[in-house]
Parts: sequence; structure tokens; C-alpha cells
Amino acid sequence: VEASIPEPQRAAWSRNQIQSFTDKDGFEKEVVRHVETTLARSMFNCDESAAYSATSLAFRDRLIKDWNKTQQRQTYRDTKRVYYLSLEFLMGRALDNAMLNVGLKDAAKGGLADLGFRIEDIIGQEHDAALGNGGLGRLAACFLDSLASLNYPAWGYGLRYRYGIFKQEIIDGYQVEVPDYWLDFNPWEFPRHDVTVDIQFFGHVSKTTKDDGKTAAIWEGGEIVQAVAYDVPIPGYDTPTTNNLRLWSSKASGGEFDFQKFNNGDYESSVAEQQRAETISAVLYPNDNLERGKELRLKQQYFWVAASLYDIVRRFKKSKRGWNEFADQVAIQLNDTHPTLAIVELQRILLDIEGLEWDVAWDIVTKTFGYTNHTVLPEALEKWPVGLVQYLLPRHLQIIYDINLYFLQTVEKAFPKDRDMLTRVSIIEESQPKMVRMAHLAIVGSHKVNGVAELHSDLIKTTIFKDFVEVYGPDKFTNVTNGITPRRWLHQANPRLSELIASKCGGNGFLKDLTQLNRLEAHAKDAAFRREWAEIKYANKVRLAKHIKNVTGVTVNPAALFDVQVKRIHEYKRQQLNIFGVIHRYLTLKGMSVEERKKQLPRVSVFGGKAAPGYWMAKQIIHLINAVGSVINKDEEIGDLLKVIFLEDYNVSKAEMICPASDLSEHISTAGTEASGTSNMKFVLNGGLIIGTCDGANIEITREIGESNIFLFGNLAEDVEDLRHAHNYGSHSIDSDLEKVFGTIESGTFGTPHDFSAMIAAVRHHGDYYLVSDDFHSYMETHRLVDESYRNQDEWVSKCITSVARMGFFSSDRCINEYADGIWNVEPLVVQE
Ligand code: 8GP
Repeated sequence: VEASIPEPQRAAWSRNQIQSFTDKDGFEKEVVRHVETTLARSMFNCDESAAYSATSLAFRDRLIKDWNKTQQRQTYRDTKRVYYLSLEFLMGRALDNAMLNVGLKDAAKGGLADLGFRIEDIIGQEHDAALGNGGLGRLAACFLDSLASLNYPAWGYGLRYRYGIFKQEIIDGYQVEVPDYWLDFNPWEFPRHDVTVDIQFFGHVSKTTKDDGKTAAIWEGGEIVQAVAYDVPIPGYDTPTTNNLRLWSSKASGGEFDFQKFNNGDYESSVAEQQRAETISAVLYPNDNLERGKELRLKQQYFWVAASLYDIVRRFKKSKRGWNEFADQVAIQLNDTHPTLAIVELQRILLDIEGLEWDVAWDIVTKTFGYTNHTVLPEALEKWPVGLVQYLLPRHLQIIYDINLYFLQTVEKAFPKDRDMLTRVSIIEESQPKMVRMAHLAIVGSHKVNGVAELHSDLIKTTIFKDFVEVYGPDKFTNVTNGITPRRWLHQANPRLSELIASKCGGNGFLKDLTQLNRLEAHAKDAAFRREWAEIKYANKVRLAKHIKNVTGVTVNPAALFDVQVKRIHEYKRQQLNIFGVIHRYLTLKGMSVEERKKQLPRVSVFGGKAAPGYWMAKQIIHLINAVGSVINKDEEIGDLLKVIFLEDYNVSKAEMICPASDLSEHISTAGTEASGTSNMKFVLNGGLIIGTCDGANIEITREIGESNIFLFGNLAEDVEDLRHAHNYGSHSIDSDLEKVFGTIESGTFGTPHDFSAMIAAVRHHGDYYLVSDDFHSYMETHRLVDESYRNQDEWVSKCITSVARMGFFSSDRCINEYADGIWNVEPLVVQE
């Protein structure tokens, strides 16, 4: 029961609230107050960790006020809201972002300096919130930033994993996974012990006859797990809008433990039950672009989806509107197929609980949902055994069967006698065992399906979802090319460049309207500007070089060309192509005379990224990179001319240091395999050039920045299938330079050859599925062009400036506006202060 407090009283309270700090002195007072009271420490033993905590608490207090007001405003205005359902939110650090978005970083910097601290050290204390694997999770985080910055009434819904993506250590050149327990002290979350939802699993379904004579399904029995909400404020940039990210944590529903069992002396099993419930939100599955079909994963999905929908429906019901208005008030976006059960759950709520007719309910459901696909790789497409769904969610399986039945009936009408079509589009795959195809369910239950870059959106229409285009027509399928938030990926990661850009773009307006970067273009030929630009790049490289020295002990020359590939390790992303290329470069240098060598351009090849713990080949690739590095980095003949670095534990905060320091970054996936890529955008925005294939968003980046500002190579997506066919059924000759590389590995130069034989065999004997050999020559040729181009620094720097000037399209703000217009039909809520 809510207490009803008269409006004048409420207004008086909010007028009397303690005012947030607005300057350095106010900030200092708040820090001291938090150190001495919240943390119960004296300023005399306030170390960096305490200073981080107190600074975060000071900013958190500020955010809470904006956050409360935002929630009040959104409730009061009651416009349509967007709900972004994502099993992953790769947020990174929050403090720096909060300081910049609120606009008080300078005040904090000065205040911390007065207290004897460097702001960078304090920011560096924060543990990354790493609740995601890679691109998909980071995209969700960029989207939250844009939704808030653009004042959209939006919520993110996810899981509060106790363990995020594992921490990677490199031991003797091998990846070792260490659990990432990140919740020791997290000032950015608010437990809402009053916001809980009981989630049911297992049990059985019975039928009952209602008063009106109709039958209804009742799902009974089984077990209940409680979902507890944890809220994370998401501040918009330069706006008071502060949205909410709600993460669910699992808990046994019976309270701390079962006292009955406890009193009966069965203490252990009562604790065990508690632990079993908590397992649901314990750990993020560490796979990127791969599905493993584990029962616990399905439990996670339903747990999160059911809690979120309960919350969404509860909020809608408060507005006292009729169900016919649901889809006008609520848009739900499915980030990949992980939340697809939400479609079934909403249908169940409307049908079984609210008593709507099937067709009425289904109409609401399909108008509510949109589905984003992030990959065409078959191994990543989710399927769940029918038996498992039946056991875990018996009522949902019935509904899935009914959805499928009605869907197949319409297909049959449109394609009479086409049995194959029915088999192909069916939500149920008639295999052994039978499987529920989640992507099919997501398509059937949504009004729009989108890919994440033009090529990708075309590919899903012509390959994996081809039949659905015939069934629904092309308009259901659309493209929204990915974007990144310029706040984190330029302003925060590269403050000096951001400032230089602001000086030529008429202030910080470009951070909210990235197309304003085009004002830079006029300065690409200005020698003084280029010098300043190059000087900032150099300083960023010096910083990375220091980090490399600290963590690997290897000295690298900041004047060398920094060539970077950081992303998840995957055969389709082809880090193996990169390292084979590095070996080839090494062999070429070794074959040169001392005089010739002197003319060569020094390079540092930087790698970083995690391999899924069960992905053996990806781990071998990491091992090879490290093995090659340990030989080359010690080779005195080669010295600065080539260094190979593997940076362990690549994550968001490291990306913020690495992107600004790259001259060249590698986005070299086999054409047609990388849905979009988003780090390609980050690197270009930070004034680096790209070597890449015609894949994902590289294609649109090329279109925007111009072909002369990117180093493209390799076969095209349209030729991949024929090439693979030829490998398997024709002759497959391996590139001769690549054979030399293989020969060197096999001679033991980089340690036991056996360790790497599978990697070589994949190219030589197993069909070279990722076309490493086909693209090797053109890859090496293109690297030669890079060297040539880099020698002319004036031209190189103008290319970088021109590219940045033309990157306006790749803001996640543009992307969110496209979703809002084309898929969600929502408007920003204008803030009147
Ligand atoms: C990634 C894509 O691989 C990447 O190209 C794209 O930029 C990113 O999504 C954001 O759209 N896809 C995945 O991470 C992914 O599909 N994960 C699988 C678990 C579904």
C-alpha cells in the first residue's frame, strides 16, 4: 500500500532536498563526508581505494536525484517506453563516464588534487563491470548511453551476474581463466529488496473450465525462485535524463533458508537449496558467437525474461489503460534470440492470466516485439531440445506449439503443397532430438527483424532467413547499422583529441551531433593542425608503450607503427591470418642485409582478446601469438623493427587506452562472417586507419570515409561459397609465402611444432573454411601499401583527420534514432528544467 502524501507536502520536501555539489569545494566536502561517515574512515588514512569509493558516492548522490526526477517525469507523462532486453551489458567503468556526463570532471580533478590524489589513479581503481562477452554486450551498453543522452524513456533489463566474463591470465603463453568476482564494492547499483518477482520452473499444466464455459490452462507445481531487482543509473550526456538499467539477481524464495528443514536437522540441504537458486544468476556464459545449449543457460533466460515482463506489465497496469493500448505504450527489443521466451511469456500472461483471446493477445505480442540478429554463423543460432523446454517450462512449450501451428497454417495457405517450405520455416526442427529454433520463434513473434550492418542485413535475407522473406515479404526485415557512443569512445577515451576537435568544431556540440565532425575536414591540410594531431597520437602511444612495458616487460618504440588487433579470439576473425603475416614479415626482415633492414619501418603488432574456455583452436591461436612474440622480441638482429605483444585480459577499460594509441587496426574477418564489428568504428574515430576485408560495417565505413582512406583486401562475400566448394572438391593450392610460414613453424622456430599442427592442418588439409590461404597474398601486399603510406606522415595524418571528419554516421545516437523511428515508434521526452 502506497502512502498518499499530499502534493504540497511533496513539493516542499523536494525543494528542501540537500543541494548537489556544483563545484570543486562542494565536491571536496562531499568526499570528506563520505570518507568519514559512509566509509567510517579518517581522512588521514584515506588511500586511493577509499578516495575512489568516496568520489563515486559523491557522484552517485548527484545521479540519484536526476534519476528520481527522470522516473517521476516518465511516469507522469506516461508516454511510450522502450525496453531493451539483453543478456549482456558490457558497461566497463562508471565513474569517469558519470563525471563527464554530469559535466563536473574538472571539479573532481581539482578537488582530488587538493586531497593529494591524481584523478587518473582514482579512476583506475574501479573494477570493470564486465557483464558481457564482446560486441553484442558492448553495443547494448552504447545503446543505453544514447537512449539516456537523447532523452528516450527507456529501460535496460539484464542479469546481475556475480561473475562477469572471466579474467584472462597468460601463463607460459597459454590462456588461463580466473573468476571475475566484481561485486566486492559496487557503488553503482541499488538493491531493491522490495522489487521482487517469484519465478516458476518445472511443474505441470492442467485444464480448468471457467465461468463462461471456456477452458483455461493452469500451470502448477514445480519450484519457485525469487528475482530481486538491482538498479543501475544510466546518466545521459549533458541532460538531466538518467535512465535505469535493471539487473535481476536470483535467490531462494523461502527466505534465507528453510527453517523446517533446519529444525529437522537437515541444515545442509536447506542451504543447498538456497545455493541452487543463487546459481541461476551466478555466472555469465563466456561464449561469443557460439551456443552450448546448457540447461542452466535456459533457466537464466527464462528467469530474466519472466521477471522483466512481470515488471513491464506491472508498470503498464498502473496506467489503468486497456490491453488494446499495450503496444502503443510498450516497445520491447530482443537483443539477439536470448530473450525470445519473452514472446511466449507475454502471450501466456495475456492468455492465461489476463484471459484475452488468442488472436487478440497474439496481435499485441507481435506489435510489441522487435528482434535484432547479430550473427549468421550457424553455430551461434540458438536451439533448445523440446524435451528440455517441456520439462522446465511445460506451459510455454504448449504455447510454442500453438504459435507454430497457427503460423504454419498461414504458410500452408500461401504455399500450398510446399512441404519443404513448412519444414524449413517451422519453429520446431524435426530432428533427433526435436529442437525449438529460437530465431524462427523470434521472427514469427516480432513485427520487425533487423541486422546490424547493410551487408549483414542483406545476408540474413538471402541466407538464414530467406524463407521468411518469402512468407512475410521484405518489409519485415530491415537494417540498422551499429554505432558507438562518442562520449565514451572519444571524449572519455581520448580527452586531448576530443579537445582539439572541439577547438575546430565550435565546441563540444559534436558529442551530441557527431555529423558536426565534418567541420574538421577543412583542417586536414593545415600543417600546424596536423602537427598537434600527430603529437596527441604520439602521446597516446607513449602511454600504451608504458603499459606494455609494465605488464609484459617488453620495451616498444612509440615511433614505430602500432598495428592492433583486439577483439574476441575466433577463427572467423582470423587472428591466425595476422600472426602468419607477422611471421612472414619476420622472415622477410631476417632475409635482408643490415643495410636493407635499416630502411624498414619499425612495427609493433599488438594482439588482445579472450578465447571461450572451451574453444580449443582459439586457445592455440593465443599460444602461437605468444610463442612468436617470445622469439621475435628477443631477436637482437631485429630489435625495434618488429615487436609482437599479446596484452592479457582485454576489456573495456583497456580498449579505452588501446584505441587512441593505434595507427592501424585489423578487421580482417572472412568476408560475410562479421555481422558488423564496432571496434572498427572506435579505431577510426580515434584517428587510426584500418586494414580490413569487405565485411560488416567496414563496407559502410569505406563508403563514408572514402576508399583512399582504408586498406581493403581479400575476397568478397559473394565469392566465399565458390571458394569453399573449390577447396573441398577441386584442387586447393596453398599460397607459397604462407607455405614458408608453415615451414618455419614446423621447423620448431616457435617451440614444439606439434602444438600448432592443427592450426596449419585447418588451412592445408581441412578445407581452409576461413579462406586464410586465399586472402594471404592480398593481405601481405596491402600491408606493404600500409608501410609505404605511413612513411609519408603528412599524408597519413591527413587521411586520419579526413576519416574522423567523415565518421559522423557511426554514432550510436543515429542508430538509436533509427530504431526509435523505424521499429519502436517512440519519441524522446523533452526535459523542461
Ligand atoms: C556480434 C557480432 O559478431 C559483431 O560483428 C557485431 O558488431 C556485434 O554483435 C554487435 O552487433 N555478435 C555477437 O556477439 C553474437 O552474435 N553473439 C552470439 C551469442 C549470439
